[in-house]
Amino acid sequence: MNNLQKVADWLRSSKKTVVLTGAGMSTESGVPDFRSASGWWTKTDLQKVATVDALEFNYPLFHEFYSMRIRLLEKCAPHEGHHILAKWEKDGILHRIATQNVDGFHFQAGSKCVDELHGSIYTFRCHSCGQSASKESFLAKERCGHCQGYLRPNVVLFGEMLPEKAWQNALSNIQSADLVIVIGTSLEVYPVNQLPMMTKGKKVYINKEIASHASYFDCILEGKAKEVLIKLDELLSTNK
Ligand code: BV8
Ligand code: ZN
Repeated sequence: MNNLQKVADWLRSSKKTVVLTGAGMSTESGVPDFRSASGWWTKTDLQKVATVDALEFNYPLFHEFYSMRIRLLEKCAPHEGHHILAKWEKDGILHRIATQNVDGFHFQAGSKCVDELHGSIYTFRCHSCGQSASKESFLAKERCGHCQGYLRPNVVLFGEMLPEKAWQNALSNIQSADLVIVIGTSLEVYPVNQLPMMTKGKKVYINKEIASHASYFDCILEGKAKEVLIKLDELLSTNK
């Protein structure tokens, strides 16, 4: 039995499957990841754009970086892989998705049970008083109407805590899962990179590049997220 068939079997027999995704889940939608050769962090220093210091002391660069990401996402959409995960949720094969992605593609593809561990790029607030703001006001580089503070997307910047509810949901569901499938992430960002090791269940890694620290997985499927998910879905639908 090859690894694909093994994972399809595990998916069929698992009573509780949780998927953890990263930027590699969305590259086949035309959204660059962060650490691959074509990733954002190979072109831009994350310290200069995705930290609280960048927001507070270099707002023009911070604003330019996130405005560019927002505009790019307006031209991109979830791919068949996102839609397969949404179908698996509807069919009761998949219990929940925890994602590091701020692109909202899982929701757009129809998934309902999604924990956004690094926030969302579609909602905005004032960095100082927390008052919510519109995308238009952020893109127009307006200041907060309440306190003149800087506006920002509700993404988790480096050095910031993760949203408590999303974190607790992901942690408790992964701890009690029979099967955890990690898709398209380098697992280099803390604390999300600790999550796969916290499950009592089987651990599967689907990624284009397999880094050495991935040795603790029970099964590794080296390949592109959309392609691997299509093959798994075919196996699930054929050997019913
Ligand atoms: C915190 C939102 C604590 C914004 C993001 C030194 C050592 C260790 C840790 C630290 C350290 N210094 C600081 C830290 C902690 C830090 C951290 O981990 N830094 C790293 C860089 C070392 N973590 C934090 O700051 C976190 N907060 O720790 O708070 C705290 C405690 C008390 C009080 C206050 C605070 C917050 C982390 C969240 C930061 N925000 N995003 C935005 O999007 O701009 S993280 C950012 O990286 C993205 O969200 C992204 O999701 C995340 C992880 O990246 P990946 O998704 O894995 O993407 P990557 O490119 O790395 O990998 C993609 C993979 O997919 C590749 O392997 C590629 O081969 C593969 N791939 C590509 N295409 C495909 C594919 N695979 C399959 N199919 C394909 N088609
Ligand atoms: Zn304000």
